[in-house]
Amino acid sequence: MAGRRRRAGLGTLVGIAAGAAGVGAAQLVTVLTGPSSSPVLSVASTVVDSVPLGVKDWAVRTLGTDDKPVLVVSVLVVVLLLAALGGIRELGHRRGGLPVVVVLCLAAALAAINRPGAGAGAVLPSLVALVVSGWLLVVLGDRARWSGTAEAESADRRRFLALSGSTVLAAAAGAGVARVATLSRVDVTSSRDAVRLPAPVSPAASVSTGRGVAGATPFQTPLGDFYRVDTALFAPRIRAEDWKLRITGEVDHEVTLTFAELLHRPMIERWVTLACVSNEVGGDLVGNARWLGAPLADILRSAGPHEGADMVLSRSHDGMTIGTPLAALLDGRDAMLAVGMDGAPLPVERGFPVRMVVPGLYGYVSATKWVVELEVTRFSRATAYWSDRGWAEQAPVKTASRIDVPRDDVRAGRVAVGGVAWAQHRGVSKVEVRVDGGAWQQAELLPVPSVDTWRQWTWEWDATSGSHVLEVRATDGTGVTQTSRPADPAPDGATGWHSRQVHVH
Ligand SMILES: Nc1nc2c(c(=O)[nH]1)N[C@H]1C(S)=C(S)[C@@H](COP(=O)(O)O)O[C@H]1N2
Ligand SMILES: [Mo]
Repeated sequence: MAGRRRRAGLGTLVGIAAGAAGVGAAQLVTVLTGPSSSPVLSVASTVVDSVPLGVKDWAVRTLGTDDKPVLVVSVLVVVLLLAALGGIRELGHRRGGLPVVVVLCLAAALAAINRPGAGAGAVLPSLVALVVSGWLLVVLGDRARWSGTAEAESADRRRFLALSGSTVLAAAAGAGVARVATLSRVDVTSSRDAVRLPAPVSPAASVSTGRGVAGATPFQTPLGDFYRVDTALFAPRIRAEDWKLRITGEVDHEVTLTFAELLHRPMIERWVTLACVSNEVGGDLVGNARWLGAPLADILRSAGPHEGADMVLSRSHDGMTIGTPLAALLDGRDAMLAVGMDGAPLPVERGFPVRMVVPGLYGYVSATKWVVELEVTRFSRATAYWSDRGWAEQAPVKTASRIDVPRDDVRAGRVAVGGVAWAQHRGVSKVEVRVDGGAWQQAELLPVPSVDTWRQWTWEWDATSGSHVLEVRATDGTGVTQTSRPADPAPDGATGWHSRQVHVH
């Protein structure tokens, strides 16, 4: 019995040491082969791409923006648990643990080679992991099977523990070195610091900020409060000087654009409110910013899109694909290749150096971050990442409104009620509020620079004590009032009126 327990303990140690060494060595190799070839990251990204939407939604909701680090750590834990199993088998009989290592490394290699843009070199880190882990498993396994006098055994044990301990430490150091080396190899921070944004030929309308109810949502979303939604485990790091955009597909001639060339084009600056299709009624996956960019229509026209083409499939550096109706990019709205956000170069996690911004469409069909290719094609010939997963191909933003204040209980008397409403590219023409299902009351609308942003609204409420339900609804610029019918975000955006229960003392 004691023998079996000892075997489990020693085997676990052997397996984890060998596994960690393999992961560490693989990470070191990714300094050469590129960060996206990391076996751990490839497996994690493959998980992100293959889990059903419900699970993804659940992960974002329960883990928030921590969902990605949690996923990477989970993958590591599973790998080390399997490696421990390999170690236990190895102590059972020599090379008995090797099949486990082979299967793990094979899975990692498959995941890496199937990542978008992966070359044959992507299998190298997994191959190195296989050799290092396999070799250490056998060597450490041999050492762990000590026998003999009690005295010799205690010396053996000390040597064995020192060896496995230093293996784990070396693995961690290797992974650390790899991380630092990869980060400094692509110095995106200094590239971003060096960007000098040109002045727009057509500046954004100035807006009078600071109006509206105290504590209500400001017109401009502070960067720290701006929602972030993407599938990238780590934001792609592209230096502006390395960036290139290719326009391909059904065009008269392919066009390639560098960052310097892009900055030389006439720039427009516009307030545009971005919204995520996953936003629930009353949710905060919506934000407003001042974007600086080059109009997409001119750039696309310079390539000569063919008659019959109706979609632009944009590709990001990390392989995300987004399908946007060609018409929305050519119809005169302020669709742009954005380089600036609120007066500064795009933050790295917002798509530095270049992203798309298209007023009126949900982000997943328009707002490609780290964009590197625009393929002119047709909806009948190509599909995009999210439409492959059941979301609608066409997704104009649905009219929505939100009550932001009061947030807590209030005192009876005059109470300021306020929030935002949006119907990008149609505009908001009316917002109404009602109490306890009574008559709709018209709210006051604050001025906006265009139909492409959300609109702040305020309403004065004569609150009487008791518990009350406030409801809001908006009417867009075409005169259509948002529907009361509740619908989930999938497949093309949530509907229903937002309500808030308020206790009045
Ligand atoms: N490369 C890339 N671009 C992307 C995404 C992504 O996952 N990868 N997500 C899209 C979605 S679903 C939305 S809602 C917006 C969000 O932009 P933000 O993170 O700047 O708010 O980016 C869009 N662009
Ligand atoms: Mo989104």
